Amino acid sequence: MSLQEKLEALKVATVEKIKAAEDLQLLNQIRVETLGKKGPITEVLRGMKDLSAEERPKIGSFANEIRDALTAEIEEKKAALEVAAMNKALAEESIDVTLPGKKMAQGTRHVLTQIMEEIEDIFIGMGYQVVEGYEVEQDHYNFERMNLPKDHPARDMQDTFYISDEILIRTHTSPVQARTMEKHDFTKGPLRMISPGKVFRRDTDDATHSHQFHQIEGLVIDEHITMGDLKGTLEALMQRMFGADREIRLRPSYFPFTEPSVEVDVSCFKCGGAGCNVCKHTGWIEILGAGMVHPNVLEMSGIDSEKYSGFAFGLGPDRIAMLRYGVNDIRNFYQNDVRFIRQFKGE
Ligand code: FA5
Repeated sequence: MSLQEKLEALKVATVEKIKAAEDLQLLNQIRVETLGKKGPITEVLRGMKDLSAEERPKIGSFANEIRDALTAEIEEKKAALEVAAMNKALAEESIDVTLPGKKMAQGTRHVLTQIMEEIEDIFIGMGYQVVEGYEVEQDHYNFERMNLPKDHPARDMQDTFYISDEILIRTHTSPVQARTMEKHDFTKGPLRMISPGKVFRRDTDDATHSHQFHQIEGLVIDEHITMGDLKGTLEALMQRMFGADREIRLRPSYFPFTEPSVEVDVSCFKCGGAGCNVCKHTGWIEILGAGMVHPNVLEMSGIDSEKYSGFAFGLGPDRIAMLRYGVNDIRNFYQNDVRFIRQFKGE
């Protein structure tokens, strides 16, 4: 068989193989075997030097022709196999767009955060600024500037965790009063602020007490502020929180930093005052402590108590949340049981 016939036979056999190849891997194998460096065509081209000068160009161009023809066959088959592979994948991996989607779990703000933000919004609407205080506070601001000197017996009601003799974790949000008062510039207008945040006490945890809870402090100072302003403000708050027909009642009380001091009750939002289990059959629910800022507290912050007066209050949003949602144990708010937390979706 002449060299030309051999090449012709190789071409025929290889085209058969290419046609029969069922996947890209096999096709590549054929390409390497036939056209690769060690393949028969390369071998023929390499052996050209042994041919006569007459034969050389003929065989050379014939071998090149065959190589080009086989390369074209392979490319064509490769394209066909690629299309087939793509069609197969499309058929196998088809997506059923009618299947129900996977739901993303969505969190909500904690119920206590919701209540506090609601109260903040009400006060912002009345022109108050929201001030942040420190959870780690000085004895000086937590007690002394609140008219509770070191030996004051009322300190016993608010024992707490001390970091040093002079540093503690605050027992109430009232120290923010002193910190805000001493900075306020009254030539720019009255002081109206609220301050929400965490407070800590050495209280034994039970259904209505937690060693860590929240308070919202309120403070207004200007000339001619009276108890009437306090009552009107708190009534507006309670009506926004618990319904337009709520009333409030002030009872005499005692706080070292206010004089006079009051406990504030709201008419029961469940029974309207007739008596039920929420108000313990009294028609009223105790909701917060308040009073007129004690002149000593004003003077210690450098405010002239002859010229200025003010009111202050401190309420417990945890207790308000309990009342509003009928939660019977304050500890539920802090145990992070999602079955409990999830019930309060907010808006
Ligand atoms: C005070 O802390 C005063 N600083 C409030 C105040 C501010 C009065 C300004 C006058 C002027 P009292 O200890 O009563 O007061 O606490 C205020 C509110 O915090 C209570 O009405 C109650 O709602 C809440 N509270 C008190 N102790 C706890 C506790 N252990 N767990 C949950 N809430 C509590």
